Amino acid sequence: MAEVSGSPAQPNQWRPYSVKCEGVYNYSEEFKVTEDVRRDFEDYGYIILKGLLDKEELSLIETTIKGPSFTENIYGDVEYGKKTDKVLWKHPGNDITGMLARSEKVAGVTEQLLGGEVYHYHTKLMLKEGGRGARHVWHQDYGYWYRNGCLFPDMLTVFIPLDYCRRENSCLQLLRGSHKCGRIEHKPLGEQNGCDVDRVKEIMDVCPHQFMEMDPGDAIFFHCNIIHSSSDNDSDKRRWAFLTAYNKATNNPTKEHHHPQYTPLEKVPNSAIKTCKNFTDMTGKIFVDPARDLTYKGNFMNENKS
Ligand SMILES: O=C(O)CCC(=O)C(=O)O
Ligand SMILES: [Fe+2]
Repeated sequence: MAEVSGSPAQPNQWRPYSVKCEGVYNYSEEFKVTEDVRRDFEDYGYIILKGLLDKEELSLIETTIKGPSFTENIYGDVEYGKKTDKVLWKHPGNDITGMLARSEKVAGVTEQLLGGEVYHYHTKLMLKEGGRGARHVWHQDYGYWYRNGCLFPDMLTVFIPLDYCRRENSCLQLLRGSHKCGRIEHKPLGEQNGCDVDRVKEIMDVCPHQFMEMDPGDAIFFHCNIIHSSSDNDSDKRRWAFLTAYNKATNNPTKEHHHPQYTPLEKVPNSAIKTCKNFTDMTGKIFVDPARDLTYKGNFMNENKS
């Protein structure tokens, strides 16, 4: 069984955000996706909901993903001389991580941002241990998902840091508004596929490069065409994050591939995250190990790790 190391960073180890960005909202149970919120998502390509998860929810999630059901599904991707531990699954399931992905504050908000019913395209834990986690070159998630037969860029990712994310421990970086450029050509860049480098340089002149520093439990909902990256985690602090991707129900992929076709998502109230007592039964999630699972041989997984 794979080992997970590290522990959550403590608040007093971290300076406050250095960057003020647009599209940031404080989350409370009264939060509504208003016209302003939707406009921010359309203009900037993302919104941040600060404090989407409280300490109790974070702690329940941390306990769950440190359990054997998750740790035995860790696979390590070696990229650029570093190794990021990942856990990837297809369907939300009925444990607390499933409740999170099916909750109104995650799936429901996503539906309002994308303007219609969505389904779970996958969830991924990105466990970037201190000194070990690998960078992500500039890319668009739709740069990969396009190749999976998703005809429209009607998709987004919700990235929820489980640790303090600062520049030094590999916070997400993005080019604000770059989703409006449409899909950029992706080419192999070492072990990953990334956006055409010259094109990214040009886009950087017009779309501000932002370091999305966030605290544990904040969430960024970002459009699948936003150009984003993260650095190696050269710090001594771990950077764990929970990433759930959604696809619109009307955008059923034309190819069967390593992420699911349209599968109705049963939403649950936010309270289900705390009341969920299932920490062990992962029935229905279907964990994926791209390195070991021979059924993935010959598909797009090697070029497309997202
Ligand atoms: O975890 C990160 O730093 C970025 C991950 C990402 O963008 C992806 O997996 O597509
Ligand atoms: Fe990505």
